[in-house]
Amino acid sequence: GLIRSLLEIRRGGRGGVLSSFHPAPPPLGCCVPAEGASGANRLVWDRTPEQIQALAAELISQTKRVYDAVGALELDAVTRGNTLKALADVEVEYTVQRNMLDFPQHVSSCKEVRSSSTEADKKLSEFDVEMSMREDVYLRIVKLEAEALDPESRRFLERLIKLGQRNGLHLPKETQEEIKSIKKELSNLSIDFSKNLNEDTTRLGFTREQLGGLPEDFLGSLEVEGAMLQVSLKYPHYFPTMKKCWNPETRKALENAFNSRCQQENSSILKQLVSLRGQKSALLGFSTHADFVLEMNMAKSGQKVAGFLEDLGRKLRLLGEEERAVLLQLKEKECEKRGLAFDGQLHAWDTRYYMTQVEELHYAVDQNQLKEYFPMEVVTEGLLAIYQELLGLSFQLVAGAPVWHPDVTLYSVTDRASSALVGQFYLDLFPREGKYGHAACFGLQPGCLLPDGSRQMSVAAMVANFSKPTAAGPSLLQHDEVETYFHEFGHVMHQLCAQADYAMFSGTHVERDFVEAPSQMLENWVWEAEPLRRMSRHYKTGSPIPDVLLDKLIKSRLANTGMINLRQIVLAKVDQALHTRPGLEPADEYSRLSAEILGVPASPGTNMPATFGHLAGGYDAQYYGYLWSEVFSMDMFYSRFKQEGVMEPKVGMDYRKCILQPGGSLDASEMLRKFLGREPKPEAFLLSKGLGPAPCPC
Ligand SMILES: *[C@@H]1O[C@H](CO)[C@@H](O)[C@H](O)[C@H]1NC(C)=O
Ligand SMILES: *[C@@H]1O[C@H](CO)[C@@H](O)[C@H](O)[C@H]1NC(C)=O
Ligand SMILES: CC(=O)N[C@H]1CO[C@H](CO)[C@@H](O)[C@@H]1O
Ligand SMILES: [Zn+2]
Repeated sequence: GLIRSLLEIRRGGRGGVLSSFHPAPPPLGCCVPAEGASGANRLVWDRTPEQIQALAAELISQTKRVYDAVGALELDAVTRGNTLKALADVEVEYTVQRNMLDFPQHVSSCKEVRSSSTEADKKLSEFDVEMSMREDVYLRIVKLEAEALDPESRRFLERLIKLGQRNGLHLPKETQEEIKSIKKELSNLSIDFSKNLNEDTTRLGFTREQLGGLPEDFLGSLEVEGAMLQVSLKYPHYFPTMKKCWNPETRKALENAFNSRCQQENSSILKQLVSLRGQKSALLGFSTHADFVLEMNMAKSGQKVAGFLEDLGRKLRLLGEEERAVLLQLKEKECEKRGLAFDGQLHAWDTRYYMTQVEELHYAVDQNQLKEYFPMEVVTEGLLAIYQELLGLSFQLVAGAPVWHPDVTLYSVTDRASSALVGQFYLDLFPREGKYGHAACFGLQPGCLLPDGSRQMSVAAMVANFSKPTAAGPSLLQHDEVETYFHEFGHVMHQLCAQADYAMFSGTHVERDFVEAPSQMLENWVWEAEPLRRMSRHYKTGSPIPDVLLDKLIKSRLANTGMINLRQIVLAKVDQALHTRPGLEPADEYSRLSAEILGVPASPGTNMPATFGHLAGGYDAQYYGYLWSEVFSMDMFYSRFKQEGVMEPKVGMDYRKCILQPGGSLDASEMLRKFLGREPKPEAFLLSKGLGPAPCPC
């Protein structure tokens, strides 16, 4: 699953994108026409908790049998068929079966099924570690190095060898054992870290007076205990309060609690995670864990990442200072108005509040007025139409499809020109008891070749937590929710349009610091007038968004951009620092960088890194990837779509063929060169950050 940035964790859990059991991302064959998929959607969702356990055990033993057979081959008897193909075939089967067992933990409405699925996931994760450490299998793969292979098979072979080395399978047995035990411990600790955060139930009680500034419908939705309204630390409570509550004491109490979540538990888990990662990377010959991780990314080294963040931070500094000055002025005025003492400082509990004022005063966007134009059904209809047109696809609702809940819908996707089947996607958009609480895309069936050489259709699910429309009222989306919808659906399209030969290179299995680029690029459509008009309509009158409002919305994209991006730099630097310099105190490092770069100190006693889910969610040393991939998303958008037309099908098709279709079978840099017709450049990215061409300093 893929998580969106800015601490908006869209999916917790481990493994992230890499649902398959070779725990690293991949990188061949762009701009060739797609063949149609033949394989069916093999997914079933009606299993009992007992069946899930039994099937997990069966899957483990069947898969292990294939590994054992490969590992037992005479070294001289190794062939492409009995080794490389055998491993590829079992991976397809394993991935499909595993997803059916571990996905229900996020979406089933039956608690026992969810528990059984989580339990199965743990067992399968442990098994993944075991299989990734098979020296016997590794030695047989290495024997194939001289084999003449087609490009993608060559890439697969090389990737397997690389992953073997990254697990130390070329090192002495004792080192391998040490690595294996560290990996298992890391897996448990990461599960605990995320679980603690997900299960946090802290609530703070406030009076109506203390919640001044918040709208009546929000206050009315809060539970009441005694005289106190209960505010939780979940996003739907936390962010609105931090944005609109004018009582600084309330914001302070809430911010302090938010950044102290799981402090007891997670600050020690985090230190163990960082230390164990460092140990493992050292055993593997890397000087830092960041270097170990980054070897597989576009960035390649910690030094490159540090340079990128440093340079961007420098460019944004002035903009950040200007914005901070405006925020302080607003604070001074507000203090005067409310008779509060002005301390001349911007605190962690002030930033969102005054940033919201900037949006309202300087950009005059009224989010409440705006959302009346974004009823869920209209947005969905517009979004699906735009994606079909842009990518040359056609979506058909599958009536009566077997799904895991009546709210869920299934669509079939075909290529518009050839009518060939591309895949299917599920939409599961509304909150439910026990359901995953954020927005995410889950790959369920990899689009790749089956053992008989036919193509398996790709299947993915988009899961979200948007309010459900009722008879009494429609579900109106905030503009940022519309953006999230576009973003996650972008991942769904990446999953579906990718046509790799191997499961390992299917869907979003690209370099981790590129994986967000395709869906980030598609976020641009919710900032452009034409697509916006197509996905909006007043829920009562059916009238289009007035031009004035649309114009203000589009301009507001640059609101607070300095502060927002400097905050991303702080988080990325904390992540890099922890995984580069052993023994750092996470809370201190965060505090130092936040004060230095953002000009906002961390609140005393809090420990933001202990609440930083990405650090245990597969983004270790990779948080920078959000900013990094934006360089490419903006370059692709401005140099092609903005030039040739945001709804221009030719560009959309080039995009599908060059960027989405290869999956991870090519390096991202190669896909970009094909789509752009040149090397990528950072100018569009800088422009999008409010950094125009720099004036000549001389
Ligand atoms: C991981 O957790 C499982 C289940 O709680 C436990 O059986 C196993 O011993 C743990 N492994 C390590 C290495 O801590
Ligand atoms: C999902 O939405 C429900 C209903 O609006 C809300 O109570 C819940 O807190 C949301 N979950 C998260 C994790 O934000
Ligand atoms: C590994 C770890 O730090 N575990 C701790 C998590 O937090 C609980 C409750 O605070 C402690 O009991 C554990 O020791
Ligand atoms: Zn994403």
